[in-house]
Amino acid sequence: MGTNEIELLQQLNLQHLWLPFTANRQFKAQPRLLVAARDMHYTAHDGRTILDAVAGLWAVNAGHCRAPIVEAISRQAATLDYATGFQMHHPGAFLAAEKLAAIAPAGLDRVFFVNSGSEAVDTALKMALAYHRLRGEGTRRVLIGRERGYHGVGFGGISVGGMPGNRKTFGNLLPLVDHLPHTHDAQRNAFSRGQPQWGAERADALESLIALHDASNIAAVIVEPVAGSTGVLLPPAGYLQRLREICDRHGILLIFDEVITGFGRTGAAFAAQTFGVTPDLLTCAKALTNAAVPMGAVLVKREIFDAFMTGPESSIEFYHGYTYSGHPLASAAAIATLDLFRDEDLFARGAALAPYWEDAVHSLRGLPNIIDLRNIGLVAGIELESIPSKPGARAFEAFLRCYRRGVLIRTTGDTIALSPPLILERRHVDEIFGVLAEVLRDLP
Ligand code: PXG
Ligand code: PLP
Repeated sequence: MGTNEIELLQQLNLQHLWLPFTANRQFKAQPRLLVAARDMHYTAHDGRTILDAVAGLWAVNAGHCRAPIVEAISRQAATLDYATGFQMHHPGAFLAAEKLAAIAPAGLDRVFFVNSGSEAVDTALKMALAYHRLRGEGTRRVLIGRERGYHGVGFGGISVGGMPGNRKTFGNLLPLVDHLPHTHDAQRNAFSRGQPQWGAERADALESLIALHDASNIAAVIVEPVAGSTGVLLPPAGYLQRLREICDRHGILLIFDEVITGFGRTGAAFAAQTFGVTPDLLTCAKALTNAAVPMGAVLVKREIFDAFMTGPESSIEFYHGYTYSGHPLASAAAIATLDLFRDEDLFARGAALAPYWEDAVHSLRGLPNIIDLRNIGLVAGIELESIPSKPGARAFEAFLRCYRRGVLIRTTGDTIALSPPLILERRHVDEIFGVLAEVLRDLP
C-alpha cells in the first residue's frame, strides 16, 4: 500500500454506505476502491492499474473517460442542467431518441427514456399491459418470463425474472406471472462455440403455457436474447425464431431485454440483429451512455406507439414517466456515445475481434475445474465446478486473485463472465486470458 492510499482509506468512513449486491462486511474488511479510469484500464486506490475485462459492468463499451463524452456532459451541465419531460422537454432528448432509433432493429423506432435497466423493464411491461387494454384486449394480463432470467430489481423485473436469490425474500410478487424453462443444457451443449445446436424445442414450452393460461389472457413474453447475469446462457440455434413465431400466432408481445446485449456486445448493434429476430419492444440501458450518466430506454414498434396516439388529443396517452426521463446530461452522454460508436465503427470492430476472442476463451479448455466455456461476440462465460456446499466460492476466489494481478473480471455463481470494452486489442485479450489461465491453474 502506498502512503496516498493509506491516507485515503484512513480518511474514508466506510460505515454509512450500504453497498448494492455486495457482501458488505467482507468488502469493508478488505475494500476494493477504484479512483480513476481511462480507455481499457482502471486505477485502483493503491495506485495499481487494473485491466477492465467487464466494461465496468457490461456497460462502458467505448472504453473509459472518452473525451467526446466527457466534453459533451461538461458542456451540457453548464448550459442546461435539468428540464422536465412532463409537458415540456429539451432538444437533446429528441436528438438522442433519433440517433437510437437509427441503429435499432427495423421498425422499433419509437423511444421512451428511463434511468436504468430496471426502469426500462418495468416500463416495457406496463406498456404491454396498457397496449392490450387500449385495443380492447384488457384480459391479457399474464406476463411470461424465464427461469434464470434477470430483469433488474423492480417489482415487475423480479417477478418475471428467474433468479431465486432475487425473489425469495420478497414473496410471490406480481400475481399474473409464469415462466419458461431456461435454455441451458450442459449435457448436450457444453463447450459450444457461439450458439449451441441443441434446445430450440425448449421454446415449445410456451405452447404449454398458452394451453394453460389461454392466449387471450397473456400479454407478453420477456427474455434476454443472451442471459447475462445468470451466467452467459446463449439461445440455442432456432430458439428465438420459434418464440417469435409462437408469439405472433397468439397475439402475444415479445420483449427482448437487451440491457447487456445492446450496443455491439454480440457483434451487431443489438442481439435482435445478431440473431435475426425482431421483438415488439426492446429494453436497453448501460452502454446507451457508455454508463457515464445513468439512462435506459424502451424501443417500441411504431404500431404499438400509434395505438396509444388515439383518444382526445389533450389527454396524456400513457400514465408513466420519471422525473429524470430524458435528463439533459444523460441525453448529451447518449448522443456523444452513439456518435462515438459510429465514428469508430465500434460494433464492427468488436465483431472483427470476436473470432480471436472465441479462440482465447476455448484455449482455457482442459484447465482444472472448468466444466463449460461459452462465448458470443465479446462475451465469455467460464463455468467452474462448484466446491461442494460452497457454491460461488471458487469463482469468487478467482475474482479476488485476478484483481490482485490487475485484471477485473465478474462472477455469478461459479461462472466467470467477461464483457470487455469493444475498443480492446489482441494484446488485452492475451493479457486477460494469460492471467486467467494462471489463476485457474492453481485455484483451490
Ligand atoms: N435487464 C438485464 C438483462 C440486465 O442485465 C437489468 C435489466 C437491470 O439494469 P439496472 O440498470 O437497473 O441494473 C440488467 C442489469 C452482472 C450484473 O453481474 C448485471 C446487471 C446488473 C448488475 C450485475 O451480470 N444487469
Ligand atoms: N416519490 C415521491 C414522493 C415523488 O414526488 C416522486 C416524483 O415526483 C417519486 C417518488 C418518483 O421519483 P422519480 O420520478 O425520480 O422516479
